[in-house]
Parts: sequence; C-alpha cells; structure tokens
Amino acid sequence: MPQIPIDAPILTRRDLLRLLGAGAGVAISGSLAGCAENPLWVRQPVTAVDSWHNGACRFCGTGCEVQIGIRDGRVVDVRGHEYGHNRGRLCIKGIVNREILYVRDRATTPLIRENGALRPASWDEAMDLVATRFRESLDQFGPTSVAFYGSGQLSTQESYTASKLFKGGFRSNNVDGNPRLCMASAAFGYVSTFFKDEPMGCYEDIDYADTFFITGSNTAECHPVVWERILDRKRRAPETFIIVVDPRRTRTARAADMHLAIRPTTDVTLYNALLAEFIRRDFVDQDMLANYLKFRQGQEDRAYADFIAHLEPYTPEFAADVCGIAPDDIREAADRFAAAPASMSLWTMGINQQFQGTAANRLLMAMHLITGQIGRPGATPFSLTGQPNAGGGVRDAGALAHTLPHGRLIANEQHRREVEAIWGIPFGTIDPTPGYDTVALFQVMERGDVKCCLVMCTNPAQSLPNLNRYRPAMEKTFLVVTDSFHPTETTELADVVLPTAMWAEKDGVYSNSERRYHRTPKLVEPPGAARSDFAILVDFAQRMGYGDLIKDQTPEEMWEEYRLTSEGTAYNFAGITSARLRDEPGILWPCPDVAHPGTCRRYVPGEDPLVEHPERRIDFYASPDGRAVVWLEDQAEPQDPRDEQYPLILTTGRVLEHWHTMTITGRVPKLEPLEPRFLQINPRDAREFGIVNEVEVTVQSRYGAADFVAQVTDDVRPGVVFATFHSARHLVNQAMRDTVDPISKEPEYKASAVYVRAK
Ligand SMILES: Nc1nc2c(c(=O)[nH]1)N[C@H]1C(S)=C(S)[C@@H](COP(=O)(O)OP(=O)(O)OC[C@H]3O[C@@H](n4cnc5c(=O)[nH]c(N)nc54)[C@H](O)[C@@H]3O)O[C@H]1N2
Ligand SMILES: Nc1nc2c(c(=O)[nH]1)N[C@H]1C(S)=C(S)[C@@H](COP(=O)(O)OP(=O)(O)OC[C@H]3O[C@@H](n4cnc5c(=O)[nH]c(N)nc54)[C@H](O)[C@@H]3O)O[C@H]1N2
Ligand code: SF4
Ligand SMILES: [Mo]
Repeated sequence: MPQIPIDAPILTRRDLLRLLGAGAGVAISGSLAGCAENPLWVRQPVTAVDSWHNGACRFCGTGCEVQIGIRDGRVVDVRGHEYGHNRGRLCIKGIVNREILYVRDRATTPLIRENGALRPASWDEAMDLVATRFRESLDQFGPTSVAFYGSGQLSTQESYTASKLFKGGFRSNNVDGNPRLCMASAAFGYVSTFFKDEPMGCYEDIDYADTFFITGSNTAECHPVVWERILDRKRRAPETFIIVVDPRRTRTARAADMHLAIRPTTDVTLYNALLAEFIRRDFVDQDMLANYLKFRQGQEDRAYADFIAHLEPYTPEFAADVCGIAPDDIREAADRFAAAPASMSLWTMGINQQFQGTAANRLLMAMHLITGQIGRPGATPFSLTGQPNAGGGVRDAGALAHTLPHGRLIANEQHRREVEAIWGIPFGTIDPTPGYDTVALFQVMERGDVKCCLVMCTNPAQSLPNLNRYRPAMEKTFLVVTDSFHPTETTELADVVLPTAMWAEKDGVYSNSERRYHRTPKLVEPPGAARSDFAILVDFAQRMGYGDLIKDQTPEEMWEEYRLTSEGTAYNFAGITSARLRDEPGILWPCPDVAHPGTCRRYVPGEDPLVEHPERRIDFYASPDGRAVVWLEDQAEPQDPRDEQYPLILTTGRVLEHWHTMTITGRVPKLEPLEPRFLQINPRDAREFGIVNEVEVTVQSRYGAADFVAQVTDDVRPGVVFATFHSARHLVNQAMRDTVDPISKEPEYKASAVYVRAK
C-alpha cells in the first residue's frame, strides 16, 4: 500500500491564516492541530488581556484545556493550555471559542408563540406558561405525558438536575438526549462487555501504541488534537502503523499506512474475519482466555469452541467479498493488530451509527480481549466521545431513559432504592419502567402521547433522522426550547423559546473522552436576559413545587452533591472536588478521595484504586465473576437494501470547520463561507447517473429528499455518496431513514439507500 507522508496538509498554514484573518487580532497558543508545519507557533498577541482563566473548549469530546483571556468583561482571547493533555494545541474550532459569544443571532429574550408567531415575553410570563402546561399535562395524563430531551453539551450539573427533577420529581423516565444519536452503541458495547460504561484507557495510551486501528472515525477532522497526538507518536516512532477503516478516503485515511475502504455497515464481517485470523494464526492470549473471558451469544452462554466454530465462515476471502476490500489487507491488518507490542483502537460514529452499532462495538472490544491487547500502556479499546459532555453529564449522570447515576439502571429495584435514598425521596417514587429512548420519544409525540417536552441545548429539528416525520410531531407537542441562538430549526417549531447563557457565561463541569472531568467557570455575563440552563431548571422545579428536591443552589454546590453520589460505585470520583476543578486542568476518574491524582488505566492493578484483586493481571471488577464478555455476532442483512431504484448508499458525517447544525460555527464570519454544500459522489457513479462536478443534485431516499452540489471525487468509494448534516439549507436528514440499532436504539445515520439526479 503506498505510503503517504504523515504531514500531508490538513489545513495549510496559508489556509489557516486566511481563515483566521491573521493580523486582525488573532492570538493562538501552541501548535495548531491540523497544520502542515509542526510544531507551529503562531501566537500573535495583539489584544491586551486583563486576566487568564482555565477552562475547556466548547466543542468536541477531545476536551482540550484552554485558557480564556478576559478584558473589560468580554472574552477576547482563547489559547491552548500548555499543561493540558492537549499540550497547548487547539484546532480551528478551539480558536474560534473567543468569538462565539459575540456572533449574530444570540437569543436575548424569552419568546412565546401566539397566533402562530413568536413574540417577546418576560421570564415570569414564559416560565409561568411552561409550568402551567406541564402541570396540566401531569394532572390530566400522568407522568409519562411529559419529557426532557437533553444534550451532551449541557453541563454535568444541568443534565443531572434535569434527570433528577423528571425522574425523582415528576416520576417521568422520559429523559433522553442527543447522546442516544451518538454514544449509545458504545455505551451498550462497554456495559455488555465489561459491565460498566466508559473506556478504560486514556490519551496517554496514544504515546505508547504501536498499531492504531482507527475505524469509523475521521479523527483528523473530528478529534483533531487527538489526531495530532497520534501523529506525534508516529513522528517519534516511524514504524508505528496506522490502519484506517472508512468507506471514504478522509484526511485521516490519507495519512494512514493502510486504508480499508470498507463497504458501509459491513464492519461486523470485517471484525469477525480479524478475530478468525487471530485464532487461525495463534495470536490468542491463552492466559486471558483461561482466566478473564467468557463467551455469550444473545441470551445464551457459549464456550470458546462455539466461538471458533462461529467464526469459521469468516475467512479473509469471504470478508473481502462482503466488505469490498482485499483479502491480503485483512491478513496484514490482523498481523499488525495482534503482533504489535501495543495496539489501540479508536472509533466513533462510523461504528456507533449502524443498525449493528452495538455488535460492532462488542467485536472491537473482543479483538482486544482475545489478543490480550488490553490493560497495558498503548493497548486499549478506546471509543472517542463526540460531544464535550456526553460522557459526564449524560452517561455518568444517568440522564438517559433507562439509566440512573453511575451505571445504575431504572429497571433494577436495588439501584432505584439507592438513588431514592440519595435524593431523599420515598422508596417507590422512581417509576420502574424505563422511559422512551429518543426515536421512540418523537414517535409518541407523533401519536400525541407525550404532550409537553423540554428541549435543552440541542437542535432535533435538524439532527434527528427522518425529519419529514418528526418535525410535524414536534409541532404537535408543547415544545419548550432553550437555546443560546435564535432562530434554529427547532426554535422555529417551539411554543416557548428560552434564551440561554453559553460556555464561559455560566459555570459548568464537563467530561471528555478519557473520563476527565474539567470545569469552565462563569467569566462573563450572558447577553440580554439570557440565563443558564441550570438557572432555568431550578426556576422550573420551584414553580412546579419541587423546591425541596432541586434546591436553589449554585452549580458549584450541585457539583458537590453530584460527586458524592458516585461514592461506593464503580465510577467513584468523590475526590474530584470543586476546589480541585478550579485549580487543576481536569482529573480522570476513578478518583475516590481528594488526595488521589486520578486514574489513567481503569481495571489495572497498581493504577486503578478500585481494583479488588491486585494479584490479577487485570481486574474487571464490575463483572460478577471478574470475566469480560466476548460476544458472538453475525452480520445482519442491510436494513435499507439497495435496489434498482435506490442503487446508492448515502452516508453522512462532518467536516473540520463546522459544528453539527452550524448554529454556532455558521455564524462565525470566518467559517460561514465554508458551509458544506456538497454531496460527494464517485466518478464512476457520477458518469452512470449523468452528474458532473458542481451541478446541483437531489438525493432521494424512500423517506425524503435533500438538495446539494455534486462533488465528483474518488475520495468516496463507488456505490456510496456522502454529505454532512451541518447545513440547514441542505437538510440531509430529510432523506435519512430512522431505523435504530435494536439494542442501543441509536439511529443508523451511516446508511440510507438513495438515488441521485441532477436538478
Ligand atoms: N469538526 C467537527 N468535529 C466534531 C463534530 C462536528 O460536528 N464537527 N462533532 C462531534 C461529535 S458529537 C461526534 S459524534 C464526533 C463524530 O466523529 P466521527 O465519527 O469521526 O465523524 P463522522 O464524520 O460522523 O463519521 C466518521 C466516519 O465514519 C465513516 N463511516 C461511514 N460509514 C461507515 C461504516 O459503515 N464503517 C466504517 N468503519 N466507517 C464508516 C464516514 O465515512 C466518516 O468518515 O465528532 C465530534 N467532533
Ligand atoms: N445525518 C446525520 N445526523 C446526525 C449525525 C450524523 O452523523 N449524521 N450525528 C448525530 C450526533 S452524533 C449528534 S451528537 C447530534 C448533534 O445534534 P444537535 O445536538 O441537534 O446539534 P447542535 O448543533 O450541537 O445543537 C446544539 C444546540 O444547542 C445550542 N446551544 C449551544 N450552547 C448552548 C447552551 O449552553 N445552552 C443551550 N440551551 N443551548 C446551547 C446551539 O445553538 C444548538 O442549537 O446529531 C446527530 N445527527
Ligand atoms: S480538538 Fe475538539 S476540544 Fe480540541 S480545540 Fe478542537 S474542537 Fe476543541
Ligand atoms: Mo455526536
């Protein structure tokens, strides 16, 4: 396979300076992730700063540590923290943190819909209306008629408070959020393998890995500072081998040593083939097998012999045929993964957003378990989290329809009792039936069974799949939307819009991909009448008569309450106090007491303070018998099969410069012109469908259509077309089917059958 230089430009320095309008007040610290020149020091302080404050980047789950420069009550500069895990680096989105509070369309006043139009209102009027409608709904239709739809971008205190109010106060488990669209398959993968959620490794593992197995992750664009650390490793140890599995030749794939351009949603076959190779070529770690693993298929326990028999059909030739890649590449990938001193896999939405997202996650973990590539520096299955707080606020805090804090489950009586005791509410308050997961929630809105929904910090009218179905469902519901911007696709459908403070205008704790809790303090005032989501939740609770449950306290006090709820659990971070979060650039849990420095590698004796059996090589202490589960999984049929009418697979994702629905980055003047309007199509398909570069095209599925501008490129494999979901002018989710993984309930955003025609 041809080697492409690892410093192939992602964003050239010239691009970058153009983007940033260098010389016009740009100040950057540290080298810039995604730049051709490394390290690149382009810090040009042209703005005086009164004071610097520690915080975390507003955007992705990499969770870069920043220092925020304040002058005259405004954020004027943001630089990477030299002592953060990011070593001073930021990507383009990290840099624009300094502008995002001051772009156009900040929401500054509450709005109420009257005769079809939104009009300004006072907080009292708006909140009274919200409380009245929720109260009426609860009284007439019961707890399940109200819902909370939250976000991995809320602070931990906010998600925890909302979940506590709805589950412990209103007795409604209809608490879900956009992490269901994002991390659910990884969470279910971890829980069903190790009995608790969240990765066991940390970013430091990158510095030790010899083989990187990156699959379904465009790390260079979506976790750029993680990617830069991977390239650091490669620069220091050039024999480091990077494998990228992706149907597209992404910026990540271009820098890889091996790119497996897989046919979408065939990952289960590929990983089974790799597992079969490990067995055939004697790469199995016999000690792991004998002492640390067990096997399962569906509801049944299985033996190792069953596992071997199960994998038999998955030869390299068979998998190559299914996945559309070369059999020798599969053999080499198996070798590189298993024989390396340490292998690290990283994955994100290309895996999670599949009908078999959980299955694929389980198999990735199995690859590490079977070969013993686990629990050593650099050897770890590491799922990258998308949002800045999907881990802490939603997964750890239990802000999903089936969960309670710290890995507890709604369906488990003992767990409910523990949480009822912590919250000081009578036993039996929490409803034993899980609430609706995201897609199911919007489906019941369609039927009118959920009457009122509080939507916080997310834009479902653009980000949900099958929008033609769910937008009318939202219109039907009494929809209260808190957002820092107006208009968005969702505020346009709201009955009440509540303007919110955002990053650095409010105090909050967040957790990144490596279980690191860190804090961004309130440094400046929000615009107009905007309030924090936390203040809105406290106000709402009081108006609803739950002032005893949700006290009028500061986010700092709420953090103190929350951290103590983790005591005695497999998540113990009772030692991460507010005071430490003020002074340290984040702490990784487990961290049971204030003297503990935090844990890089979970389950590893000598590192993890929760280990119960230090004599063991690795202690999967959350598992009742100390064994992790290796799952037997088979490739399912495509859920939205291609046929003559819909011969292509539409897959979707992101670009470096924009964030999700572009409500923020789309308003940053330098990024606005980079709005992605393209649909990538392979030249072979373009010829067949009569499409030439830059013509306007319509992509049509069985569910709906969206318009784009064709980008004819062999970066996308034949049979596959790619678009982002960033632009509201090109709503790809109108064409995106809403099938979900039956285990995690995460939508399959990575495959819809479509045809494409020139407009
Ligand atoms: N710039 C930027 N960064 C972001 C975000 C953003 O909006 N913009 N969002 C953040 C969030 S919330 C998330 S969840 C992450 C997402 O981060 P990523 O998952 O890295 O991003 P995506 O572009 O959604 O998808 C990754 C890749 O999966 C590939 N893929 C599609 N189908 C398949 C398949 O069947 N198998 C395999 N192996 N790969 C497949 C796609 O071609 C794509 O390149 O990014 C985070 N970081
Ligand atoms: N086709 C397709 N669709 C996808 C995906 C995909 O890969 N393909 N990925 C899915 C994934 S992984 C994700 S995570 C989702 C993301 O989807 P969304 O969560 O809907 O996207 P965002 O644009 O991040 O929405 C956040 C909203 O909160 C607002 N906001 C920002 N800060 C604050 C704050 O502090 N408080 C409040 N109240 N509001 C604030 C922003 O203005 C914005 O409107 O999209 C999903 N949808
Ligand atoms: S990599 Fe993610 S966390 Fe780091 S600066 Fe970029 S967007 Fe922010
Ligand atoms: Mo995400």
